[in-house]
Amino acid sequence: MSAPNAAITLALSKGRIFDETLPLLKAAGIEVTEDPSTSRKLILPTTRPDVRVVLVRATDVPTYVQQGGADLGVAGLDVLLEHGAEWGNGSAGLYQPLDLRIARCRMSVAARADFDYASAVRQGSRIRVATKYVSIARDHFADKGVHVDLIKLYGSMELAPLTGLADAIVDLVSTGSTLKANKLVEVEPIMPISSRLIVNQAALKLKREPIRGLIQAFESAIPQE
Ligand code: PRT
Ligand code: MG
Repeated sequence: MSAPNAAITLALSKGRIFDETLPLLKAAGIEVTEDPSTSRKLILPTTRPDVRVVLVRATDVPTYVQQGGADLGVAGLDVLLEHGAEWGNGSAGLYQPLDLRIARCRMSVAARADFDYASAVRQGSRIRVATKYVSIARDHFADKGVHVDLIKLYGSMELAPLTGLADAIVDLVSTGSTLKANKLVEVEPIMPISSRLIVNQAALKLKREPIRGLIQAFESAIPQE
């Protein structure tokens, strides 16, 4: 990286995480001086000369922070849990000091209205479940003692029950309108999801003062309910 060592790099993903992190940064006195929706830049300067933002895919944020490509990042709990499970070393080197309480939603099981999930569970049937969140789904059904065949998808999970690919899906639900539009119903909540601040542990040692300052600023800006 060409930036001087003392500079701090924050990894964000475009979309809701970027949008909902901006007010937290602003409360910390930091404003991003370029708009990612009109700019094609992936490195965005801020009003603080020693702080810059890098834009990466949501699922790449933990990798950037863990490997030191960024000092800090903001990632959904869904992304963190899947990342930790995918890599043998889990979340080694990643410090998670704060629940930022932004980009909130829930992980749930959903199915077609005409699929009787409860009775399939009671009867001990094997249920075919399509999801992008294989690790969260596996743990959930194992805890409940439900037999499932997991089908890994990378998007448009709602389509799976409609085409007969699966009986149910595990996906994030926020307003519920995506499920409704596809005539699916939420049959079981799995866990509440929000975004977390993550910090590279080595960076925290090397740049202790500025990073501590940022964590404290974020902490006082967290939305309260
Ligand atoms: O979209 P892209 O492929 O670029 O990447 P991404 O989906 O990983 O990023 P993004 O920005 O969509 O999501 C980033 C993070 O936001 C996720 O990791 C979650 O922690 C959080 N988040 C909060 C959500 C939602 N709410 C959400 N509603 N992520 C996705 N959704 C999707 C959901 O998967 C479903 O398709 O929105 C749809 C449901 O929304 P409702 O309002 O119709 O219920
Ligand atoms: Mg998305």
